[in-house]
Amino acid sequence: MNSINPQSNLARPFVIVGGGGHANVVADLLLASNCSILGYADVSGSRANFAPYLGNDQKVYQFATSEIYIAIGIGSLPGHNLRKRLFEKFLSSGYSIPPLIHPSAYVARTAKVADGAQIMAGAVVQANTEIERNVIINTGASIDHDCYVAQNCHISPRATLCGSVRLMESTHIGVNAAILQNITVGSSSVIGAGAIVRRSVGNDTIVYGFDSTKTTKKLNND
Ligand code: JB3
Repeated sequence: MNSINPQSNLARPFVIVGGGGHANVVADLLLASNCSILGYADVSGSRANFAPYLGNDQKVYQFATSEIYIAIGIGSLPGHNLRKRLFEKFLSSGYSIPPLIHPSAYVARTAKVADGAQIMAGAVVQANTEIERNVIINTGASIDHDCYVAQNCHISPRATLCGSVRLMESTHIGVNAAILQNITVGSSSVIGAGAIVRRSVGNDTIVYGFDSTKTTKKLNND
């Protein structure tokens, strides 16, 4: 498939922050793009086998900001802001966290993908769509034309945004959910797995069920 793969022109090796499930998927994306991986940082070193374990996050600072790129290998699930915290921590320390696009993803020429965003295998990002910083468009998700996905959102595998959908910051779209045209979903809201959203949703709201009529206010997001 045709796509822009920004990481294919990157000369520095990557350090991955995190060593769990999402880190393994990010590592595979990098290796499929012929990028090299120096190692990964995690609070425990037992789980990943894609590269050497470097130690905890402090060990990343042994590398100069001009020497490496960072990939955040922590996923984002409702109620957890670890991914956001680590993205902001390493960015504010001066490290580059480039956008990553799997070679099998399709990203339209007129789409924009910001730093730290990750477009996983088989995902589609259509014309004029804007993906902001640190977003995950997970495996096989489909983001159609003229959408706006604000920073720190996670679109789970196989979810679909139809045209001109707007997702505000830190929204979580569950696996296989569908958001119909022109809908806005407010910040820190959660759309449950398989939900079909036909009307706009406010901030801090959980939506679930087939017709998106079932909503509840979310508990504290930390
Ligand atoms: O839904 C899909 C397709 N993927 C999920 C993804 C979006 O989120 C996946 O199934 C998981 O639910 C989740 O992936 P993630 O974040 O990789 O979760 P997990 O497999 O539990 O790994 C989290 C890793 O973060 C563990 O190895 C922890 O030790 C590590 N960790 C915790 N705190 C940390 C820190 N690592 C670093 N570097 N720094 C920390 O402060």
